[in-house]
Amino acid sequence: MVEWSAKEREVINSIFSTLDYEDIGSKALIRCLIVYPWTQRYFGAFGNLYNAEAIKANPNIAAHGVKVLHGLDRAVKNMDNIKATYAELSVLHSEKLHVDPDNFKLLSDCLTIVIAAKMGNAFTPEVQAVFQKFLAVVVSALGKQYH
Ligand code: HEG
Repeated sequence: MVEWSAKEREVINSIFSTLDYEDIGSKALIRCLIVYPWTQRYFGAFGNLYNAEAIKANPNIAAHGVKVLHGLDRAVKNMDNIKATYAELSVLHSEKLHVDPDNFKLLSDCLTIVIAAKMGNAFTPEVQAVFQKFLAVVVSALGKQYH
């Protein structure tokens, strides 16, 4: 069971309360698909992914990035029970979408980079430590229903 201090909760809530979902969500997924091109294989039905420019201009990808980021709201609202919160989403990614769970970590790293770029100096090592802890718990929970 993961423990969260009052300070850690405050950091996570403050990051998400000021987050521009449209901007950050789309940029994180776009970055993931460009930096780790093998992650494109799950998005064959999303239209043109021919090169970086096409990925950046693809409205389906942008929209899905926003959806994924909103998926993290559930973890923010249920910080003491992230594993159970994501049980169903984990089954979906495993059994229906067949997403390799290593990719959760890749996407979460891209999200960290996009948020760091956006927050600038406010993304201190202390803030990063809390954010990485949060994402590590999310990644673990999403991988829990794989067998
Ligand atoms: Mg996933 C669907 C969240 C990583 C590929 N993802 C979804 C949905 C959510 C979500 C909320 C919609 C579920 C529904 O319709 O009920 N995804 C989510 C999170 C994370 C993640 C929170 C990790 C931080 N997803 C992820 C990764 C890939 C992926 C790394 C592939 C590289 N997701 C994926 C695909 C779909 C979803 C292909 C279905 C898209 C569709 O067909 O509309």
